[in-house]
Amino acid sequence: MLSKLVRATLALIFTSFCVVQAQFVTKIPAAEASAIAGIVEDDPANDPQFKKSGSPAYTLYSAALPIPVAATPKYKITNPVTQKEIWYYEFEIKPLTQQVYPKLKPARLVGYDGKSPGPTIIVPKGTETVVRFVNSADRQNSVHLHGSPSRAPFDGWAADITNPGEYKDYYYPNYQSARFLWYHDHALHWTAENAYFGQAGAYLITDPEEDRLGLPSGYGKQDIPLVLSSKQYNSDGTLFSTQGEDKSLWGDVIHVNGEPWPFQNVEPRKYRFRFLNAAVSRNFDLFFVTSTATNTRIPFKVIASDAGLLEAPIQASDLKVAVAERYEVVFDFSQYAGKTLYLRNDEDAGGVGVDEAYDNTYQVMKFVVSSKPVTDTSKVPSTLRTVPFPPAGHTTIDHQFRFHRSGGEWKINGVGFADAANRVLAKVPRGKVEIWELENSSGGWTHPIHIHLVDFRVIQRNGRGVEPYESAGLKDVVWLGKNEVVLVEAHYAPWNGVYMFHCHNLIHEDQDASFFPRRQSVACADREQMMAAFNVTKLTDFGYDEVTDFGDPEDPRWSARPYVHTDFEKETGPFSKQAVTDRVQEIAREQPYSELAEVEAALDEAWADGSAQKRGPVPHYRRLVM
Ligand SMILES: *[C@@H]1O[C@H](CO)[C@@H](O)[C@H](O)[C@H]1NC(C)=O
Ligand SMILES: CC(=O)N[C@H]1CO[C@H](CO)[C@@H](O)[C@@H]1O
Repeated sequence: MLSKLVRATLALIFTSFCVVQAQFVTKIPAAEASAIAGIVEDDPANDPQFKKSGSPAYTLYSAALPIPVAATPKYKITNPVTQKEIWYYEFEIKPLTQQVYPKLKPARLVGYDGKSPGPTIIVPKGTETVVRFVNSADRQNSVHLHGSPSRAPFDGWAADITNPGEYKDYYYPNYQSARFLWYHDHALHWTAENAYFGQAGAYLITDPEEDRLGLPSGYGKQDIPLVLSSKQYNSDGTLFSTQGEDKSLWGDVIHVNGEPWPFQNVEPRKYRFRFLNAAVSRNFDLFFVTSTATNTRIPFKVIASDAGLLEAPIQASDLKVAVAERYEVVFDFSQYAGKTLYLRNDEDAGGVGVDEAYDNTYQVMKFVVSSKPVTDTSKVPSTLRTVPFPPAGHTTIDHQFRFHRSGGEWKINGVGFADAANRVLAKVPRGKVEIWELENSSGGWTHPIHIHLVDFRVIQRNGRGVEPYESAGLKDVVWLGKNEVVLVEAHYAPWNGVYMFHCHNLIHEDQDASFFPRRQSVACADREQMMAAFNVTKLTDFGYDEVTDFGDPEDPRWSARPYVHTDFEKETGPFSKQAVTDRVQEIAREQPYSELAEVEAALDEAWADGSAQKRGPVPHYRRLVM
């Protein structure tokens, strides 16, 4: 008779066997297969070394961790269709200076509302927002709210540009689960430079259901955003530019919330830390140690990822956070009263990463734990929520995308974003569940891959497998390490429209010969970026006609408009309260999001028999506009 232990072990082996052997059938379009077969990769061995760092020396842990200010809505405007409030914010994109090195020149940044990171928007689930971004800077911008299923014209499409002297109103739904989103620049050619110079901010959706769990709470108190970045400074203290860099800018100065290597005074209790990697290239593998035992990694609980809470907390002693990923952890300092702890970075992430390590890039921040005992009533329940994973049973790989470097250019299946005629690499019928295979064949590079609009499940990865904290929730970025192949599954809903997917190493995303003088010999036709698009296409027999089609990200009805700066300052013209109210209500009447319930019901019905195409019209009718 088999002992319990042996049986449990056999069960475990059998389960992992099934997982590894899970059979997927690849049924990709023929054109996609031949594009992949035609890829000729550059040999990474022939690529020149990364630029060496050389920032001036910095005294670590000399400044306290700043908390990005929480934004307050300027107006609360009634949605004329739903009668609910729309919270309206106004952020001016403008320069600021930051005295990073006390005895050198200040660094010039450009930030949302003149702050870096920008103000944190905190909004309850179900409350729509409109954020007006006013470009008073010297470069084009386009704002992406990363993690939001925004309609295409409000998603920060790279070619939907706001020029200096223009503003654009972005309308956001906020109906999804409580989560840590972030807004950042996505303008063609300028994303890396703009994000690196400060255009990034946190955006939190809250939910009473999550609040009821009793997790450590209070923005900036026991619920703390930790926005990581990595930069390089010139010898005079100014920020080294990403321009001219076509591979990666790893940076040798690690920042948290905009401050190099800060410290934070904490109490001996639990804290919720929300990590966001907002670096342009550097990935992190974070762990905590005490100052007296720096080789012992202290376990913590991972409670949430890109799309909010996991099903249950996952205990971990390190956390891989690729560029643009968000993870939230609860760390308990109660055992460490009177001690000093460090947050550190395993630079090669146990062999997954290829990031250049410099003198202090293994250090991130310091926590000084008070010796005064406190009462901590917060808790981490053993189950957190039911995660809406895509329905099980899907085994077809619908698309394969290879992220590669060919002819000195970053591409996906041989195409880059500048190739407007070919950049739509996938047409996904609205409401379909698809599995995409993402492959990093450019050995020597790692790519954090972001798919707009959807939350996906990471279902398989060769080699190291899927990290437990990756599979316990839904994601919108996945770290594709060198030589890794990952399968991600998503429900391409609820909206139709053209959206981007790309590598979030912002240098790989931005790379374009026209902006890099030393590569100007490259022909215009070869200007490419590791960014492409997919089109969630309309269902011909959908049967629910929405008021307005929001599928075109460059729809001129919603594009940027010119303004006069004195109007902005004096709240006149388009900035008067009446004009703002009129404009917000004008967009709301077109119902970008208020038809969600009807759209989802129509989609469910259309897909109920497994094939939307087979169905005739379903009885849903256009809602009347008031
Ligand atoms: C996307 O699909 C729609 C049909 O849903 C089509 O009308 C539109 O032209 C497509 N756009 C692109 C850029 O492929
Ligand atoms: C160039 C390179 O290293 N390609 C690798 C990409 O990943 C696949 C799957 O692991 C490998 O087979 C390739 O060798």
